[in-house]
Amino acid sequence: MKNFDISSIFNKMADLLEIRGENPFRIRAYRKAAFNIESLGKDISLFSKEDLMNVPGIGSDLAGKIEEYLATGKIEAYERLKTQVPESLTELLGVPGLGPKTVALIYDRYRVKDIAELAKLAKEHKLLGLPGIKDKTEANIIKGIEMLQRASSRYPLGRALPVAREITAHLSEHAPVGRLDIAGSIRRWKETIGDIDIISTSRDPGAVMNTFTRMQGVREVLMKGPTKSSVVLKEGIQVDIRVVEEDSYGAALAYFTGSKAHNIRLREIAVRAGMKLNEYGIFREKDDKKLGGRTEEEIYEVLGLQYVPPELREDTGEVEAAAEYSLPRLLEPSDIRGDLHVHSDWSDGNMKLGELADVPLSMGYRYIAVTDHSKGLGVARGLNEERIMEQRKAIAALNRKLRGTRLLAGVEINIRSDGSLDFDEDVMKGFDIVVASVHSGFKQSGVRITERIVKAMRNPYVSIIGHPSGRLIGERDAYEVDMEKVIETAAETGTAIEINAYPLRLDLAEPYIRRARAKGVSLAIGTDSHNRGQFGNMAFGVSLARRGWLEKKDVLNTRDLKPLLATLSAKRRKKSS
Ligand code: DGT
Ligand code: CA
Ligand code: CA
Ligand code: ZN
Repeated sequence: MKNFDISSIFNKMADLLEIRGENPFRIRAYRKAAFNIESLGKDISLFSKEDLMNVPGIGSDLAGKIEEYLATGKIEAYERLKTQVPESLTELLGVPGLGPKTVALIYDRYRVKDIAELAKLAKEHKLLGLPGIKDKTEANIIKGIEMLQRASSRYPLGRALPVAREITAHLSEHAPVGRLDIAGSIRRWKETIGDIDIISTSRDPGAVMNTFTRMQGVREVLMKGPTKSSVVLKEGIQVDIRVVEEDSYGAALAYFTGSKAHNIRLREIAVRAGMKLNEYGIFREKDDKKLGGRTEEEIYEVLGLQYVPPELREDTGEVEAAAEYSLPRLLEPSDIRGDLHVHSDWSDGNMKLGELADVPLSMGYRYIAVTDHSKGLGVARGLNEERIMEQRKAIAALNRKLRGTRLLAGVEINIRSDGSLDFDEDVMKGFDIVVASVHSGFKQSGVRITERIVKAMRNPYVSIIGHPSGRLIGERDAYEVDMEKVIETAAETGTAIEINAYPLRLDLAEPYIRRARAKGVSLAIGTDSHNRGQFGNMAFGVSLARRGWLEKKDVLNTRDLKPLLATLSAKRRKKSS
């Protein structure tokens, strides 16, 4: 997909304009467009100009630039900008604590072009004495560079998975592959990915290697052998491929799915039972007789273990549970009855309510909750009381026409910095469902932000706490909330906690999901969709729930409409009784 190419050009244009000190509105426009393109969930090259202009933040100017890129592979304005400011400077902006003004300053004085040169200057204390740069600034720059070098080696799953799928689609079409799977951390749905691992069978492995190393988008071939190769893509992601024999496929798939820690545990069990386990199969130690390896199921069976779904293979108790055949019966995508976090064009989404009314049917759901932002979130065009009343009427009118599906009238209400909410009780009463979220004051102390969320949970009308940690993977850390306390309060008040399925959020992280489950807290999976392409992100939420060992009963939106509504009103009744 060209989505990534275009969004990264827009982000780079914003960076370059920022270094030049240009108009902040223009800069923000490029960033917003880049963000929305990345979260489209659909191939942008299939969009008409009109479709493009329907994406929030894209007007005719940016739509024109996108069309230009799709037609010519270039954006003239970007090419021009690069002649004025070296593109490599954008790299420097990625250093935490280094802003555009300082980058411009350092560039003007020393003509530095990349991070290596910057690190050298900082270590030689050559930055000292430039306006505004003190000892501490310099030390922070060095620290920032180190942090960046650690972080940039991993990619968010939401970015790596579409790339991996594109590669397997390309191989299925253009290479003589038999079986073909994405393995490694992607198959386990880990939230960040070191590299992409692919395995396959083939009657002609050499042809697969050729197709693989000659794919469009390959920047560098690291290694090309007869049955395995590694490449680096333009985005910087490494991809490994191996072709294996048909009757070792299960063993290879298990081996390359990992995790390494899980594999080590399996091998220990094999050894204790007088067997040997490797990527070729499982063998009897004394005479090397092959006992299995064609399928993964066979391997677990020979080891006397229950089959372990990939999402659980982290050596966090799954091997012990599999030995007792007591693994949870994990949530399945087909268990989901609806989506509990959705935005329309009444706030910052781009779908009309009328379009949303079709979503339950097309997704195989019973309901979706319309949860637009509340008035406190001005940047997202949050709704005031009056608009909420209008929206409820519009939703009721649509519901009168729906058969078997339903739009729930909800809100994503802003938790203000003191823990109060945007609406009074009489307005709150009228919602079917209320998601309450923090959208500001991320830097508050752990104590304050925890109190703030706890206070919101004590409101009888708050059904769900949205994106509970506030993290954006690879971009923003979680706020310092005491999640244990949030989980306890959720249990006590009957509030659900969201698993936000938006790929850059994946919020709640799985250790907390497991804690919440242990405390009997209900989890609510929501996609936070702002456009139609994002409903498919439910798969990320379901897999994250599975990584957190959740079963159908632990998830609020596996309930049918009536039991869902009954659960939601139970919390309200608790208060009045
Ligand atoms: P990543 O790429 O860092 O997100 O994580 P993985 O799990 O995809 O790791 P990767 O790509 O290094 O290797 C893929 C799988 O291959 C890994 O999950 C388990 C297996 N593997 C790799 N190296 C070893 C090893 O030294 N011992 C064992 N038992 N398995 C290994
Ligand atoms: Ca990997
Ligand atoms: Ca690998
Ligand atoms: Zn939100």
